[in-house]
Amino acid sequence: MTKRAFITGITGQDGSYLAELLLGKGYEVHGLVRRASTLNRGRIDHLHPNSELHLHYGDLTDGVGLVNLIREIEPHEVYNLGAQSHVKVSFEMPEYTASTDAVGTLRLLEAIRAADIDCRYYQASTSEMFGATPPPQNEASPFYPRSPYGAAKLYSHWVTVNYREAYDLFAVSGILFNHESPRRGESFVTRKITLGVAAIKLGVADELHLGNLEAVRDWGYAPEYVEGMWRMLQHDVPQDYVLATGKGFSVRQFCEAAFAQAGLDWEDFVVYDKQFERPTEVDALIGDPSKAREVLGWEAQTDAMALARLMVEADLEQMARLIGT
Ligand code: NAP
Ligand code: F7E
Repeated sequence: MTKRAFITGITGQDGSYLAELLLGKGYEVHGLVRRASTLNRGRIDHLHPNSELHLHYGDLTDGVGLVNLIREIEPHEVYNLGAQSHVKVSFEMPEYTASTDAVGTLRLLEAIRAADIDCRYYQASTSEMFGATPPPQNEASPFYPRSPYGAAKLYSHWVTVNYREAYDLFAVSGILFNHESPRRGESFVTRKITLGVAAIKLGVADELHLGNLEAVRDWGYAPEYVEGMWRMLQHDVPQDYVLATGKGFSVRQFCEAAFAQAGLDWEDFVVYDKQFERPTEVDALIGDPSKAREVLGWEAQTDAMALARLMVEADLEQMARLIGT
């Protein structure tokens, strides 16, 4: 039997890697795409044409649309990756962030319940829910979100747990620490840095403006994390897992490694810019992924320093092609 999966956020970093993974496993993949005035499918263009990939217009803020889609597709697995995922932007658009990242989850869970189908559900939870709780953080650590994004995701986390307990839905929540790749959105700090390094190295920029360099994150490699999501839905028992590398590095250290990869000294180019600070910061996130290792056999293979190298190389290559050097 061909398995059908439905992915919200298929045009995003994780959605694109997950679609690749599932198509490779023989799934029929359905993805939710938002209507925009220009096409925003750059991350999944390479998957076309593929008769097993089906895209549907919709939005997590449109409950009726979700009800109709779930009824029509009857997916065996739903991966809810769609979100306004930028922490700083969530301070500027708190209500929209809540509607998409919190109530959007509820709308999707209700659509699954209304369709009365046998379906497994994955919720994209985040280490941002730990916020001010000091590291290392694991599944038992207390939550203390520090942004409208973190608070919205915490609602989604708990409502997923509740639908599992109340309605016996096979629902799991993956508490994922930061994960990056050459497909990472350009305004997240790792990609901003590696793009900045490439631009400086190729002579199209001469400085890079950043905010807080002291924040510590546990950065892993996105393709490895989508494999973890899939494994969570294949297990016999629905439960929640942390995915992380277990290693923390500061933004400063990531900068150092990224500039060094291009033979540059970061201190010559990085300029502190207050506009990139947040009203409340999350100082340090370092995950303890023991449960995922023991139960799912999942382990991160790529740490932040390796990521800095591979992302700089990818951006150098891409930018050199763009500017024709
Ligand atoms: P991303 O690259 O920002 O992608 C977000 C996706 O959500 C895009 O496809 C976007 O569509 C879609 N989206 C945004 N608003 C929507 C709405 N109202 N309705 C439907 N879709 C909407 O994010 P990512 O890095 O792949 O992350 C995937 C998920 O994991 C997100 O939920 C994120 O919050 C969560 N997460 C990410 C990390 C991380 O480090 N990457 C860690 C923990 C959790 P457009 O392309 O049209 O904008
Ligand atoms: O910031 C600092 C910033 O925006 C990381 C999302 O995927 O991971 C991501 O959220 C750190 C913060 O990611 C700049 O203050 C300094 O301390 O790359 P980021 P994030 O906020 O950790 C979590 C797990 C998610 O769930 C989210 O969806 O870097 N920082 N200077 C900067 N950050 C940005 N963006 N830009 C700067 O110029």
